[in-house]
Amino acid sequence: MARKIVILTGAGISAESGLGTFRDEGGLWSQHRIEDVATPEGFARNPTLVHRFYSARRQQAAAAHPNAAHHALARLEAEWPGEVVIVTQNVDGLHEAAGSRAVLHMHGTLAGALCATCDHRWPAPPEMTPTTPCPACHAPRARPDVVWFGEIPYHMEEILTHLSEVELFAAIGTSGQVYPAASFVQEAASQGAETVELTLERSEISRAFDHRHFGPATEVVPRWVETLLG
Ligand code: BJW
Repeated sequence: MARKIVILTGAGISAESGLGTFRDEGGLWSQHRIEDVATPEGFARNPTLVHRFYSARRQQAAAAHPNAAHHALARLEAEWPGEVVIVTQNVDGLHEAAGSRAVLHMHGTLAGALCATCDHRWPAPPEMTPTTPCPACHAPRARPDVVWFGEIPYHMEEILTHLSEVELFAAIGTSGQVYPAASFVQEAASQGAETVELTLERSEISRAFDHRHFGPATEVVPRWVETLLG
């Protein structure tokens, strides 16, 4: 039986599609304070600012195209004789746009709206404001369906089940600074999985991996997939 592969992706895989990362020089966190735009407290203080931040990113993501790294992972899922699961921290839809089907968005998605009053979910309009009403309860409490600091990431039970069965774990384009995603490599290694990191440069968690490939995702990911598929 072919090995089960779990792939964790981060902002770096979408960088060459024109979407900014968070912690690189000039990244999103150098332009905005995390506590202002990525916490429930920041949203309560200034929902206009938070909606402006996410509406701009929603429109940018909608105009972006998957790159060679997204396409290589879709090819891996299609051609690998075993199971391939992508756990993405990214809120863009570029894995799906490339053709990947088994994708878990642990930090939510820009394409979704969530009612902070009744938890109803619906497709987000390109532009949301503090007065955008919930179509179910009509409260003007729409928020982006993303996971902020202090909130519980989505699909955790399913992700932990996949990590308990994984035989090859890869992390692509993530700095390893945000938990629980940063601890998945230890989780996978403790199950006896082989682990590989593919990212631009050494990260906070590089030492935890068995193998490391540094370089732009559009180069290292297609090469890695080619090797796996033989
Ligand atoms: C390239 C490239 C190219 C560039 N090619 N590579 C103290 C200790 C431990 C934990 C905590 C703590 N205090 C608080 C916590 C928990 C907290 C946390 O981790 N805080 C840290 C700051 C310490 N975490 C949480 O609160 C999480 N919830 C939680 O823990 O709940 C408890 C719980 C968990 C599980 C079960 C039950 C309960 C929630 C975290 C939510 C994070 N949300 C965000 C925003 C999402 C919406 C949005 O997009 O705006 O998620 S923050 C932001 O960081 C976003 C990302 O998904 C996430 C990770 O960033 P990522 O993807 O790694 O991007 P970068 O920019 O950091 O790195 C990019 C990398 O790519 C770099 O390495 C580059 O080199 C590379 N790169 N170009 C290849 N071309």
